[in-house]
Amino acid sequence: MPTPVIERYAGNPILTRDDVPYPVATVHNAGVVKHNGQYIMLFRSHLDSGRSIIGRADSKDGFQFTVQPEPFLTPAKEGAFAEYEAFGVEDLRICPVEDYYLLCYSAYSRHGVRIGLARTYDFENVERIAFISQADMRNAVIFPEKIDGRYVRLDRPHSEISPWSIWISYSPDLIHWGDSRRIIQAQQYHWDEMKIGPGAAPIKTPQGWLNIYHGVFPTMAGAVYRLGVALHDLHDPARVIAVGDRWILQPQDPWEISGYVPNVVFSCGAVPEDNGEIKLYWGAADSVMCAGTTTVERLLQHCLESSRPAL
Ligand code: BMA
Repeated sequence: MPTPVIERYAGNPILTRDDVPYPVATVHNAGVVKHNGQYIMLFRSHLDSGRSIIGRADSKDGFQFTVQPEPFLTPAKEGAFAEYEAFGVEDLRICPVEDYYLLCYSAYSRHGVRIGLARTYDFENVERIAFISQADMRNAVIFPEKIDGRYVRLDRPHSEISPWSIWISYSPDLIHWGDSRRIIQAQQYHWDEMKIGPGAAPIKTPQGWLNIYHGVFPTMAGAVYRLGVALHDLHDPARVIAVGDRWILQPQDPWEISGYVPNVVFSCGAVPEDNGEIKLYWGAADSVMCAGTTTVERLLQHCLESSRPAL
């Protein structure tokens, strides 16, 4: 058997609802980052109401996590944010920028889903900044540094008339976004033909930005969610250098194949280590959290040796 691109951690799943000290139905789709030598995971949980909140878990090694006694982010109860978060907060990505972390999350309400942006320096205090999209948009990640003086993000607007693609947008101040362009599209009769969307915050390498994204294929038994990887130009990330033609992870373990939503691996977080290793985290079947490892080199090789056109 060839070495898999992602090596699954032998102790998967790494976090389940049984590890959470308050009542939740699921633990999944977590953003993860290394902060002061410690791994911090901000995970989504469904409540029994069917709505979602975000919890926090900490780890010394990136695999054994301990959940904090209280949730980290719940829908705002008052003020300008309450109206647009009433149905829950979901799928938070942690984007390290300068000396703080930007948190991009999906905010659900009767008005649809839009991207909420918050900031934290220490994972103790969270400051909501703005909603940075209208409805409907639910996946966004911000690059770890400004490029040509602007913040840059990958996002994925919904569309009624074309497969849902990955777009890029720019901002001078994190609040006003524009200059948007479609840069990677789903490929017909391909593993991601139904829709694609950004996953973990882009990872900087000397060859370009690695973008680990999810792609969806429709089957008679429902949609299958898998992960793939693309490489973007360092100085102009709208220029896609390569898109791996094969997925890097698909549902395989029993807890990925069956659960709240069967056949789903969905990533919102990856941690690049100093030695070139990458720890990858994914929600399995919208029920539990899993982890695996790969390397920058392996992802680059995967993209470059089997690249397909981005558009
Ligand atoms: C997507 C999002 C994700 C979820 C996935 C599979 O549309 O809702 O949060 O993991 O579907 O259910």
